[in-house]
Amino acid sequence: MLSELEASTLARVEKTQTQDELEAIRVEVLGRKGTLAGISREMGKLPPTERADLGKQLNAAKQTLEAALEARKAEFESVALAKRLDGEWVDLTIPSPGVRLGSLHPITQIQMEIEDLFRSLGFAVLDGPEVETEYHNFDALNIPADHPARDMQDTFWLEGGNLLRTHTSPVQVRGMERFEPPLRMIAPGRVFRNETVDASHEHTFYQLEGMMIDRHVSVGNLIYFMKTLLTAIFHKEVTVRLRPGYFPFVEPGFELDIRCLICGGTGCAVCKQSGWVELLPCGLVNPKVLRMSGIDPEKWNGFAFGLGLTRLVMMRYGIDDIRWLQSGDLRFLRQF
Ligand code: 2NM
Repeated sequence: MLSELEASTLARVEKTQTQDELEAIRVEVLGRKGTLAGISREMGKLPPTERADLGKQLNAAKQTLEAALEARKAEFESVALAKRLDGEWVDLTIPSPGVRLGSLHPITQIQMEIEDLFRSLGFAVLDGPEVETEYHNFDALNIPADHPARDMQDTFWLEGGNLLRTHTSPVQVRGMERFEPPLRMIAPGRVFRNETVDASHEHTFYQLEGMMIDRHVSVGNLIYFMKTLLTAIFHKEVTVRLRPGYFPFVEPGFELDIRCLICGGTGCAVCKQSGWVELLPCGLVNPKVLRMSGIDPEKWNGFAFGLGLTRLVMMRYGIDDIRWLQSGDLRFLRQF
């Protein structure tokens, strides 16, 4: 009878499909109120000799069944584990997508290139405040009170009479105040004009200005440095021409043009059929400007120039809308 129970229970264990079924069998047969426990209780009524014999058999059956239940349970667990691992499977041989490196903004790139060039020519790279005094931004540059650049239309005035610098020239004024000539310096940076923003105007843009002060600086020196600069920027020999241009801080003052790099001078849409592209204002520093900043114009003179970094980047990459540059749009920025 015990061996029958053992055999039939082993068969049932073998057929179980779930842990719950298995557990039900365990409770039914081996539980505290289970079949074996019942038999064990009945055992008390037997004579001692038979009782010992049955006790042994009972223990053996109990051990066999417990082992079978345990083994079946381990099978369920290993199947469950295999199934889980299957779902969590990772293919370590798939190539990684790689690290997406950021890149410098195209304006920063061109600024750094030009800084390197000027450093190699002995120029210091100077920085200055973006919030300027009216004196450094205008008066020290011989820009009179009635000059249109001082108008509300162009300048962001701040409470208390200060302003957001409209060019980086005040950095050079501070350089002249602080250092003794001979001087070679450039001032790259962010400048601000009270403009209505459209495809070609921004209220915030980037400039790089430079100046060299020495003895007997000539327009020839100016042209040489500008040609060196532009050849480095455009990676090819450029032809330049100077036209007279009025700026209160230089005398004489010029507009420097380059032969159109697109058509070579025969005329196209970029140069508006003229063969020339206006590139930068420059000139010999007005003696009044030198004197105001503590430099004796009887002993020293110099040239100065201004370069629009924003415009240069637009020309280099053929960007037709200035607003892209400050859009923060990664589709645009990832191209550089
Ligand atoms: C330019 C164009 C751009 C210039 C002049 C000075 C200073 F401080 F000497 F007055 N700084 N930057 C400058 C900038 C001159 O010639 C049209």
